Order: sequence, then structure tokens, then C-alpha cells
Amino acid sequence: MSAIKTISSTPFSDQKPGTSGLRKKVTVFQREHYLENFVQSIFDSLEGFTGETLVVGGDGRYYNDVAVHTILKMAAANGFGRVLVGQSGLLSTPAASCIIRKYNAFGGIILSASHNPGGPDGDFGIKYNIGNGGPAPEKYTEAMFQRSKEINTYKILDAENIDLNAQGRYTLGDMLVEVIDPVTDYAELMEELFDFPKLKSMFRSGSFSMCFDAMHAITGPYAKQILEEQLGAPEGTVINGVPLPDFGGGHPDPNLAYAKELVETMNGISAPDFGAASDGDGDRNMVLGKRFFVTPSDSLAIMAANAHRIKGYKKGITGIARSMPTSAAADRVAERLGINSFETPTGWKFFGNLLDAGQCTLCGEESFGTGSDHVREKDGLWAVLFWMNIIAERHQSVEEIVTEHWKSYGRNVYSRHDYDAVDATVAGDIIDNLRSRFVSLMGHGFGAYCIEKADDFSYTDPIDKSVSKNQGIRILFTDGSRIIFRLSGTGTEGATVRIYLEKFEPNEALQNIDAQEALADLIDIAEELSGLKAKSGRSGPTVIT
Ligand code: VG1
Ligand code: CO
Repeated sequence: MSAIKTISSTPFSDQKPGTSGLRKKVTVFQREHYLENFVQSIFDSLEGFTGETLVVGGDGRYYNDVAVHTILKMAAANGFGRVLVGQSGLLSTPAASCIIRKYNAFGGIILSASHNPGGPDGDFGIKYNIGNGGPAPEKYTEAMFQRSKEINTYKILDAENIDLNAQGRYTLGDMLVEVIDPVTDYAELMEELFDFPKLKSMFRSGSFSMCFDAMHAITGPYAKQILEEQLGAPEGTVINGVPLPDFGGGHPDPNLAYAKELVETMNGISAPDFGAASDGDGDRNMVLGKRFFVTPSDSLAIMAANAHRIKGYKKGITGIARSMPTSAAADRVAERLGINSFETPTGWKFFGNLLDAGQCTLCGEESFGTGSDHVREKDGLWAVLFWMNIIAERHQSVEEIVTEHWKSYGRNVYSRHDYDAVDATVAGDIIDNLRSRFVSLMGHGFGAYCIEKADDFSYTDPIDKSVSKNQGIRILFTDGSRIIFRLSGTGTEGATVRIYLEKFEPNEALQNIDAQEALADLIDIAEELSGLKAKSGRSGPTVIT
């Protein structure tokens, strides 16, 4: 019999979950008791899990293996009845969500810092998901944080590590551990939603070619199995398909700056028809046509407008939810379809209630995230399959699909400018300063633009009525253009300031313009309003998406 040990510990003051769980440098997580304290704080703030099932897995980044064993032993010591864990401790975020739902688990622990770099000097993260498969809402994360500030002991089983490299059933104290294939359940769900025979014949006929960049992150095995093995895409369709603990030294963030190899391929003369990439934990996606980039905001709108063509969504969609900084392109589709549209704060945890209540079917964020009610997380490979299925139905190129959409709905020209690792005090002051000027800014003109309203976004959840304040500074102009300023809640170094810029262009003749060019005036106004470059000493953004 393995003994349950109660270990004395002292609290850490910095275990406040951000936009998506607790993210810190690996070196912080390696501090004695740091991970254990947070895991015990999660368990202490939950009720009624004795004998229940917990799902555990992560994106395979450095420290994933160490953390999984610790969590298994702590789950056993705290009274869980069963843990489902992905083989080698791996699960993509959407697969974890799928498995929690499918097996009616009590919840899940996902180990990931998503798009943040990995390795011994990189980032690590831990996130708790509730029984609906989605990220724990704020009332849970707040309770975990409060608990972490006072915790003084944690419980752990004194036992040998079990072998996670082979599928099978093991016991850890009184708890059953099932090591499962990370891909099977997820692949089955995808097959229910999309027309696999049609996609297969598209590859077989040679009428369609694609490149999928897994960025040496968790989606590699999922994409290889589904695209190459099940759908018959030629071997080599998936590039960088082997997950590595440091993602090969890169940022596993699927955008034009970091998915370099894919972007070069898609800009080349012999570019395939379709390009896609996903992030560290598999929940984000970027989609590209031949020499053509689809903004995530447009992607959400186009998926919604075409959902009726897709097997799993033929019955219709009930509504579309988008995060506040995401462009209003999706709202236009919702309006035309006569369905609900919602504007939520940033982070997937705000979509869960709406999805559970059947108020919306599709959700999306400007940060390369789209998803639906099939799970309670954003889902990278799902979005890619959705796009492939649209292409299979419409027999058009990505560019044709997007430009036709603009022609019909107008184009919400959009861009996000990120300033990484800004001094946290400087960043905080910039936001505070904007916040103090809301009244004086109203009615203020800048050339052709006039400010109609300035505020700090606040959200009341339509289902449980919980209120989330201070979710981003909005500068709204009379012509519908917007500038949003927000501080990131996922970074681990200084502050990341995000500026979101949006302008509506109804005129077809002007729609094919470069976004930075179209938004040039708003970019200048953002600097005039915030003084960000001047105050941070930067000449421009770290990343433009
Ligand atoms: C960022 C994105 C947000 C996303 C979050 C988690 O948050 O902006 O849209 O939900 O990352 O995604 P922030 O607070 O840094 O802006 V992931 O793929 O990192 O789990
Ligand atoms: Co992610």
C-alpha cells in the first residue's frame, strides 16, 4: 500500500491565473512546492470529486512529464477515483475538452503555456477545466488564487511513477489510471462533424493540395493521423509534425511572424491551395490561401456564413459569440442570419455558459482562435477541417471565398499590434491615463475620425449574471471604427500591450487594400492617444497580426 503524505508548505503570492490558467517561467514552476501548492489549491477549491474522474494531459513542453506524475499522485492522495491521461502525458487542449465531455469526467488539468516558447528557459502553465470541458470560469480561478495565498499543506501519494508510455490500466493507491491514446476520441468527433469521404476524394483526385505546419507542437500527431492517414493527404502534408519539448526553439504561435516556414511556402510560386498552422496546445489556427492571409476575425465570420454547408452544422447555428477585440465581421453574419450575437471579454472561459445554454454555436477570437459547441475550447485542427470542408463544397480558392464574403458583407479591415515585454509600470500608466480621459475624449476629432465613446469594457454574463470589469479600453469612433488597448493576461515577462485596430470598408473597389495601409490613420491616432512608442522607447510593435 502506498502511503498518503501530507507535506508542509508556505504559500506563494503570485499564483493568480490569467486569461488562460497560471503561466510562469519553467524555473518558477521548478521552485520547491510551487506546482504542488497550485494543484492543491485547485483541489481545495472544488467540491464533490471523491471517486470521480479527472482528465490530465499537456502539450508536451519541457516539464510536462514531471508535472503529470506529480498531479497523478496528488489526484490519488486527494481522493479521485480515476484519471484518464494521454499516452506520454500528452493531450491537445481541444482533445482534453473532448475527453472530459465524452467520459463525463469531473474536470481536467491541462498543462500548457499555449503559444509561449518552451524549454528549460521557456514558459510552463497549468489550467483547470470544469465538467463541461471548458476553462474554469472566473469564480473558480478566483477561489483557487485565494486558496493559494493561504495554503500550508498538500497531499501526495508516496509511490513510484507509473509508465505513461504504454496504453493500459494501472493503479496508483486506490485510484485507477487509464493511459489512453490522445488522438482516437478527438478523431472520432471530427469524423462526426465533417464530410470525411468528400475530403478524401478531394485529396485522391489531386484537385487539392495543402501544407499543415504543426510547429513541433502537440497538433503534429493529430494532424498526421487525421489528414495523412484518415483523409489520405500525401505524406509530408504535415510539416514540423514531431512534438518537441522546446518546439524546436520557436514560438509555437501560428501567425505570419512565427509560422515562417509555412508562410514562405504559401508565398512561393508553387504554393499549395491551402495552408494552415496551429499553436503549442492545438487550440489556435491560422489559415492561408495561395499568397493570401485570412484574418482570424474574417475566418470566424466566413465559417458562420458557410456553416449550413457543413455536415455537423446543417441543422443551423443558434448564434455567434466573439471576444470584444475581435472584429465585428461576425456580427454582420449573425444579423443577416437572424441569430444571436454576443460580445464577451477575451478568453475562452467566457464562452462556456453561452454554449451550455445553447445560445450560440460558433465562437471566435481575433487571436487565431475559433471553436464551436462540439467542445468547450477553441480548436485549431477543427477550424482547419471546417475550412477544407468549405473549399470542398464551394470548389473555390481561399481568396475567392474571402473576397466574395467582403463583397457581400463589407470588409472589417483589422489588425493587432503587440508591444511585448514593456515595463509593467509604464504599461499600467498608459492604460490608467487613457481610463482617466474618457469624458474629455468624447466628441474629440482626429482628421476624418471623431470619438463617439470611450470606455473600459465590462461584461455581464447573460446566463449567470456574473460581472467582469476592466476588460479593455475601447475608443469607438462615429463611423464604427475602433481602437482597443488591452494588457495581455498570458505573458510572463513585463507587460504586453495589445492595440487592436478596426475599420469598416463597404466599398468593393477599396477592399483589396493592405490592412496596415488602410489603418494608417488609426495607427497614428492610437499613438497620439496613448504615447505608447514614446513612453516605452519602442519604434514599433514587436508583432503585427
Ligand atoms: C491571449 C489571446 C486570447 C486567448 C488567450 C489564450 O490572451 O489574446 O484571445 O484566449 O491568449 O489563448 P492575452 O490575455 O494574452 O491577450 V491560448 O491559445 O494562449 O490558450
Ligand atoms: Co493555445
